[in-house]
Amino acid sequence: MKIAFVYPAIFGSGFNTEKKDILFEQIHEGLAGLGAVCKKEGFKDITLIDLRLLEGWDDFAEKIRQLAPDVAGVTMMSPDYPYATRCIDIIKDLDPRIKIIVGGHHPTIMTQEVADNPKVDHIVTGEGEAAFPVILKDIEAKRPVARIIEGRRPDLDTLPFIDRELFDFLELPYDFFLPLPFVTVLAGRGCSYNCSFCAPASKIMHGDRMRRRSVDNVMNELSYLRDTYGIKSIQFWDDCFTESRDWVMEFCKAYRKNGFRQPFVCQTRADIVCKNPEMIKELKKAGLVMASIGFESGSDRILKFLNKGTTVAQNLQAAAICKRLAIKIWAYHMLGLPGERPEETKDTVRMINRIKPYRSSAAFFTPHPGSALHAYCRKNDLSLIGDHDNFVMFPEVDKPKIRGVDYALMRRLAGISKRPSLSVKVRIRIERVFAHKKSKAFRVKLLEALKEHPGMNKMAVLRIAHKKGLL
Ligand code: B12
Ligand code: SF4
Repeated sequence: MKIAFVYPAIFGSGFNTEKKDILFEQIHEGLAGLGAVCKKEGFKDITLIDLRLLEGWDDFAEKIRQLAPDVAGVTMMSPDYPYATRCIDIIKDLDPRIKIIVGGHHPTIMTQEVADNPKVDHIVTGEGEAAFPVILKDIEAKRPVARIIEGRRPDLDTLPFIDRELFDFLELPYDFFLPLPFVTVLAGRGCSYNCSFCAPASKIMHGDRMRRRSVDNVMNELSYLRDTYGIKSIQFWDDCFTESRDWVMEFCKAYRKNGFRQPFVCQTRADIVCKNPEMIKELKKAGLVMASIGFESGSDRILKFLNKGTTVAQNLQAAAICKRLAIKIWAYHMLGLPGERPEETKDTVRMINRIKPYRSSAAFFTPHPGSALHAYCRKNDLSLIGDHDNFVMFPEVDKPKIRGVDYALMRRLAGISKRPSLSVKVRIRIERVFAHKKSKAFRVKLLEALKEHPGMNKMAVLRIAHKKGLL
């Protein structure tokens, strides 16, 4: 049986984005995990069509013609929906016998909307590793398969390591100071907190409690990545990597004991940093170079409205703790919340300017399906989101989201809050010089290795080049 996964995440950047770089953005952990499970279950013919790497829709149709899959497994988050739908239309127009199976956050949360499309044969809600291979086997054996299948959450330690070679590029960090090769890793799934702009999406998908892989299991994958690809830096994509103090302490000990010196980045919360400065110290000793913190707002009233469970004072204290430990800060914050007064937005910008983060990500508040505020905005007729593209929350996306918000002001304030302080600017300039030398040397060697293996999967080339000691 031929299986083609489809990753339709071209919102914002469009097609053909890889042309800018031999390295490329980041993989989709969910698809890479499903690919690994399918291989383990004996399916051999598995490919991925990553729309980001294609020239356009004709190219997509050509890929489908060439591959002639029996099953197309399409993933989607909410902003991917229109592109995923177009992929499904093209596939069914070319060959209505190809079975379309969809999964991911949007089909899990907005199941009915997806089910209304008669071209979708099956929908998997929730986690897909247990359900997907069973569906494939049933289709192969021509057994009946339900249209909507609820995924069962697996014990994460029983899963094979994700198949990174499903993706035909090397991951590229958002931050230049992370040495190459770089990978993103998930050490667990889910989050126990209830921030109203985010939850309960993650709970619907992954359960009420965070589920961690064992430290041993994570160490085994990291050792595999180090030995096989020579990875030099890591970004942990867990919602909140530091949620369990005991797990983090065990992780830090094991990371050092296993000889890892690779710098890493992870996501945490201001209240956790304030309550556990010694845990942050251990993380720093292990290799934490940057902490991503959702500071969200400089107004306690708004933080309460967001049910964030943090205060402005904690935001400032957490930033001070990280600075004392020389941990860079990636500051996430939101502008344009329902009922937010201009003065409160300005307080957020003032707070970010006081924090002086190394990296600042301003988002326009966007009511994502699956969040409590999505329901609130609908109920109060506040949402201006007409099409799915507008679920992207970058300030660069020039579409209003919430009724009554002055987006001209928001754009101006986002610009100010994203501007680095003078001291950070100088630091970035200096660090860039040294980091660029190293990454340039790596790119040159990688290009040579790629030339030796034209057309081969780039992760496979990295594996071969690392084995030969070429990088
Ligand atoms: C890491 C992460 C990112 C990373 C990597 C994204 C990626 N492509 O994997 C980055 C930073 C790039 C990112 C970007 C965005 N993200 Co994000 N992200 C997450 C996070 C924290 C973890 C995702 C993850 O890896 N989960 C673990 C893996 C194993 O699960 P999974 O990918 O969902 O896949 C499983 C199932 O969904 C299912 N499945 C998925 N696809 C398929 C396909 C088939 C055929 C089948 C059968 C099953 C199946 O099986 C998989 C294995 O169990 C989640 C929060 C969360 N905990 O879910 C938010 C989250 C998914 N992101 C979200 C959002 C909004 C975004 C952005 C739109 C933000 C923006 N920039 O505007 C973009 C969209 C990017 C895109 N289209 O890919 C929302 C999604 C809400 C929604 N309604 O869709 C979430 C839930 C956070 C939130 N609560 O706001 N994100
Ligand atoms: S914002 Fe972070 S801490 Fe809050 S619910 Fe979402 S993932 Fe959890």
